[in-house]
Amino acid sequence: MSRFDEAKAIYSKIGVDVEKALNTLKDVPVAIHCWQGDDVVGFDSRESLSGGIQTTGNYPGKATTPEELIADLDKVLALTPGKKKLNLHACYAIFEDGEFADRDALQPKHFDRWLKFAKERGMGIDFNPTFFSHAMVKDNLTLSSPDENVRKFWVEHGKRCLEISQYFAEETGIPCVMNIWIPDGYKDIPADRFAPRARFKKSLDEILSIPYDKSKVFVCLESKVFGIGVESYTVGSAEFCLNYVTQKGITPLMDNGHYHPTEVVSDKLSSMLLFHDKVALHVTRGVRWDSDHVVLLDDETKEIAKEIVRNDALDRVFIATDYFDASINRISAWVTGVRSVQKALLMALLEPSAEMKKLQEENRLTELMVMLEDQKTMPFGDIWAEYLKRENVKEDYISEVLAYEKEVLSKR
Ligand code: RNT
Ligand code: ZN
Repeated sequence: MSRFDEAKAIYSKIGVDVEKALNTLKDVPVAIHCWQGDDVVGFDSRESLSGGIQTTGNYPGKATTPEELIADLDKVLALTPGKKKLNLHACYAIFEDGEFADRDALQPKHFDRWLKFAKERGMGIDFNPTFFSHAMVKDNLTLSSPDENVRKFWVEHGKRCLEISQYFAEETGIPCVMNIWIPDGYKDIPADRFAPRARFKKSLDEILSIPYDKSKVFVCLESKVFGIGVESYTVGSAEFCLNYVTQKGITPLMDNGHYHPTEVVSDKLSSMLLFHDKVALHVTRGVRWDSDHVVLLDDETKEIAKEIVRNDALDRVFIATDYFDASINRISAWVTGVRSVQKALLMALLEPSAEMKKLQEENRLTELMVMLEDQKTMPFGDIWAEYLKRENVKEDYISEVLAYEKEVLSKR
């Protein structure tokens, strides 16, 4: 008997159908963020990263051209199993023949190379307007700016991105999740918390006033509690975003690095799912004050996955990765994070969830605790290894990553 067959028998003893779990997992899309490969720089303005987010480290080999980023992404796709989507930021527009368009004038054609890339690989595309790393970010403000020129510029950017998102959805035949996150805020205690939020609300209304197909584009709003340099106040707070998405019938996006350190998104998900048809996630790893470390198979990642699976919401939650580490090999960072999300999902799918829910309902909490603890030593690794085998992906990725570093990255 192979290790997989033995493990399968062990799971079957607790009532878990391993084959069903593997079949479900392979169709769960994970949207892979393009910005791990080049430290969130992009190809348009190439301004240094702003907006209260930061990459630290200068590990050699980062992508600096579309060709390099595409090659690196292909490596990541080859080293990760399952269904994937490409998650692009507007600053990754690719201009041909010396052409240039500013953010308020971006057009679908500036993303045609990405569209081709996604189509050739059978992937859908998610999209993000880029409200940072640009000269029109004035005093840390974009859509909430009191300067009408600035505010209008960014409203136009939002509109262009909505058009591009719809184009992606139509061209790929797969709905596009368009996420709005703005870095706006103040380092120190503001005198007026109301006016910037009122302007943000107005700006969002203006962006969403253009017609778009709600079955093709899911517009999301991502909240954040603070950023570097905007410690005291963010315009797009949790309450702002929750209220706004609820009123407008758009989709909430929760980044698990964007809350106070003892708050967890895993506990928020069930409430969100009760009131929203769809919920979007940025899966990341917060460390103390910072939100964007490489995702690992840690308790919160596992708990988020469990909540999605237990609530039978795999088709209602848009799962995307969001992290950027410039201090280690970027391909390894990318793959480690994506695989961690997928491992967490598989673990969740391998839970005897109905049985555990029943124990809770019957208030048999002593047994429930023991059962939850027993899960931790189940032979999960053998099931994961089999999944990779079936997906034609090697379990060992570090040797491939190091070979790619030697052959490709080190020559950049
Ligand atoms: C920043 C947000 C946001 C960004 C990306 C690049 O704190 O998490 O989602 O990480 O848009
Ligand atoms: Zn995020």
